Amino acid sequence: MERTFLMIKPDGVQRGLTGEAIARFEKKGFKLVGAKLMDVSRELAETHYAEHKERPFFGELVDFITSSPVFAMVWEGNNVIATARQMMGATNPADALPGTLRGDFGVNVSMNIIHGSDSAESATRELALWFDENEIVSYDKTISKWI
Ligand code: DAT
Ligand code: MG
Repeated sequence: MERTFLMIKPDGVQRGLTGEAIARFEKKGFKLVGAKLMDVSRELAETHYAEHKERPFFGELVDFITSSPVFAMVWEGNNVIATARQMMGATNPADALPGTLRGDFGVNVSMNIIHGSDSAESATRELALWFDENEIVSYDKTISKWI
């Protein structure tokens, strides 16, 4: 079963949007298999966003992610990587459609509420970076046959 790494960023946690985001993924039919509220070290933030190292906003991005706790999650489900990205909306909330998390709640690209892995390769890399294998829970939901 496919897994993705989703993270409520500091702005989302501060604004009380963690439950709203979780509710949307739950109601969609995806399964939460790991979650933790955590402070992010500079090293972890820099490794996570390494692909953007040369971008002018990199320093600001690392400052932001380390500024206040994030809520890190592992979600499981059919096509969850791409579908979660759709449910998040475009990177810049100004371009994100209503009905998406960024479209409904975001204003600025630097504080866009949520991160989600953008591919199977990213999901594998990010899950290994953020979660130990023993922090991911394996369980059945009796409702799964209806989804
Ligand atoms: P996404 O988070 O949709 O995968 P990304 O990987 O291109 O987007 O960028 C990572 C984060 O960096 C993004 O969520 C917010 C920040 N960011 C991207 N472009 C930016 C810009 N032009 N100015 C400031 N921050 C930016
Ligand atoms: Mg990205």
